[in-house]
Amino acid sequence: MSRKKIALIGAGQIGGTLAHLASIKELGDVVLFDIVQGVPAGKALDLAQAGPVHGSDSKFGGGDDYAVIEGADVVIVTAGVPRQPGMSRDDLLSINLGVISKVGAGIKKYAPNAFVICITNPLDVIVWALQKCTGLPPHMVVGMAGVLDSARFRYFLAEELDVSVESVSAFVLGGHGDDMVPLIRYSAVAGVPLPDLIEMGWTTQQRIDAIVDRTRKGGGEIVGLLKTGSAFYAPAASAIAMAESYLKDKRRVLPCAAHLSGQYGVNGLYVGVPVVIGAGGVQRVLEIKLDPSEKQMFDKSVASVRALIAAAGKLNPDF
Ligand code: TXD
Repeated sequence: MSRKKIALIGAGQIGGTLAHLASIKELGDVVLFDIVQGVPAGKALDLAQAGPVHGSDSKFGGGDDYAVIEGADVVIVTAGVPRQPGMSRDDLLSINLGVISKVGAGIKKYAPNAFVICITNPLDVIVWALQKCTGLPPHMVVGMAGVLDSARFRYFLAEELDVSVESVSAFVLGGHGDDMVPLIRYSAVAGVPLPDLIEMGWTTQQRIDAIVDRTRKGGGEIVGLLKTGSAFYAPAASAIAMAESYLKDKRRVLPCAAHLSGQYGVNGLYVGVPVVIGAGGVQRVLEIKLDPSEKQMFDKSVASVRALIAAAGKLNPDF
């Protein structure tokens, strides 16, 4: 049985970490693509030399020609630029839409059967554009944000309740922005929902509200500390969980930016919702019941995604 091929488009902070994790977990062979000459090949060589130390036989390759991704089973996209001082959101959107058109064409030509995971920001609109540029079926193109946002929520809850992160499950829905929707009712410790834990005196509503707020601003908190870039360890770990679920047909239920065709009253947009990821890609969207206040937050988040898509259409009429 031949090994799976994982192609990483963008060999920056997240791309390099993805490569390392994919190798440690022996998910397959890894290729890195980047427009910066030397970086993908250099990182590939460095990572290959780590193999003997941690006992991984993953092969590595890298370059600045899209041919390196040929025949990939999974493609993870981080290519683009992060926001620099003085740049508006539209500037970032405009530059990254341009990047994603080229990335999409590369995937279409060399890896048309891949499961594609998009990480580049602004996530919900970039994954939507990427699906269009690749021409791949929507269930084979998905965005990573919810696993990361939920992991942040789980980490903060575990700290607050002084229990293992493994015992905490949480869901964050909606777009990847400040109005994402951390769902308190569907978050639990060993199956006990958070509202019950509040009643049991383990924590208070005020403390949970503060954790929700910190989760929403989780990316910004890290940017504020790093100053030269954004989070990369947890984003990479999150995308690897999605890739692994696909490659091993685990059918994990993970919150992802998925293409909706009527679910949650949304049609033709990518929004963060719980989905089953297995060998068929996004195999199922879980349409959980939202109470009126959750629905209101979800709709607000969807409206933000819609506004960004409208901006994308103005910037680039091809979309
Ligand atoms: O939850 C989420 N989805 C995210 C998203 C969480 C954290 C960060 N998120 C976004 O991921 C972030 O806003 C960026 O848009 C991406 C990638 O973040 P990373 O930290 O890896 O950025 P880097 O280190 O700047 O890497 C980006 C690489 C860099 O090496 C560029 O040379 C390359 O992208 N790049 C390209 N590669 C291929 N093709 C083109 N056109 C291209 N342009 C730049």
